[in-house]
Amino acid sequence: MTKQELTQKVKEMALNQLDMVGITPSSRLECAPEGRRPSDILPTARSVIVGLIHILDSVCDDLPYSRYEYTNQFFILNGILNETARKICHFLEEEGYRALPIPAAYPRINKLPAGVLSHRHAAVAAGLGEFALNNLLTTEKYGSRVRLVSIVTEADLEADEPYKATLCEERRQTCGLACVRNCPTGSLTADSYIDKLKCLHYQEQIMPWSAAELRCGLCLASCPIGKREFKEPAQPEKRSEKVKELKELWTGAKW
Ligand code: B12
Ligand code: SF4
Ligand code: SF4
Repeated sequence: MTKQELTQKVKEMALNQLDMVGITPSSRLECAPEGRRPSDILPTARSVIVGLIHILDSVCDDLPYSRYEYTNQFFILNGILNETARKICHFLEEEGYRALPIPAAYPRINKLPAGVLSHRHAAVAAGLGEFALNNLLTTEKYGSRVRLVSIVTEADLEADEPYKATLCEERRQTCGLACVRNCPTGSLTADSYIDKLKCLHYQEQIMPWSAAELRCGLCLASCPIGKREFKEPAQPEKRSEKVKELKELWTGAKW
């Protein structure tokens, strides 16, 4: 297979299951801290493939009341992302190239809130979107409402251009820094700082009666970029009050 054919096949496989895919030469990510570079994971790495999948808008729009549904999206989408990455790796292996999938969610390094390779940095390098103030990969079409997966491979694939637009900066005058304002723990600040441990501990403590660690995601959901317009206008107060009432009834706790 030529480089072009191989690239095309990989993208086709990704887009069968995912919503966007991009490719970066691994060299663009070699400026990562030691231990978190593509060559630390695969010394013969040449390319990093990054795929993303859109999180349902109806679920995001209803946060924080839809935390169970949002957490369910986390598990479902991670499964699709990881399985798609596995299939692409399998295909690349059959073509004679080593290919390592980097899991959508884990592992974290030594219990620290950091992954072995940052999907978000890889996604920016692969042209999928930008780092917004909420610290998340933000795309023009889906905003920050996406989950990511990466593959480090020694296949030499055709690269996409790194992302250049300034979506968040352009929106900042009108969004009222919704991501910062809506963070329930004050983990985000207007100068792009994130208190990762505060955010992490909140997610560990959220809903203590729940067996699963529920996800918060309000920084992701409150950003207006890429928010879908539905046919009927939203009725946030009415809907939220009703859902709140029901959830309090179901769980016996105050929301
Ligand atoms: C650990 C982790 C967390 C931690 C830390 C988050 C954070 N902001 O770093 C906690 C538990 C707090 C967390 C929370 C959340 N997370 Co999280 N998390 C991860 C995970 C597993 C690793 C991220 C990581 O390595 N961060 C640490 C790095 C980037 O920061 P650092 O160590 O301080 O590194 C510095 C330098 O070392 C350097 N650096 C590090 N790597 C590189 C690489 C290059 C090339 C360069 C130049 C520099 C560089 O840059 C940093 C700044 O100086 C990723 C999955 C993955 N493997 O990417 C998901 C991930 C980032 N999380 C995700 C999500 C959705 C969330 C939450 C919304 C919760 C949720 N699941 O709903 C919140 C959002 C918080 C926020 N606003 O950032 C998504 C983000 C999707 C998106 N649209 O961007 C990811 C990508 C998972 C996925 N598969 O989609 N998360
Ligand atoms: S996930 Fe929740 S607690 Fe963490 S930064 Fe986003 S809004 Fe704040
Ligand atoms: S809510 Fe506003 S400041 Fe926050 S990421 Fe979105 S556009 Fe940027």
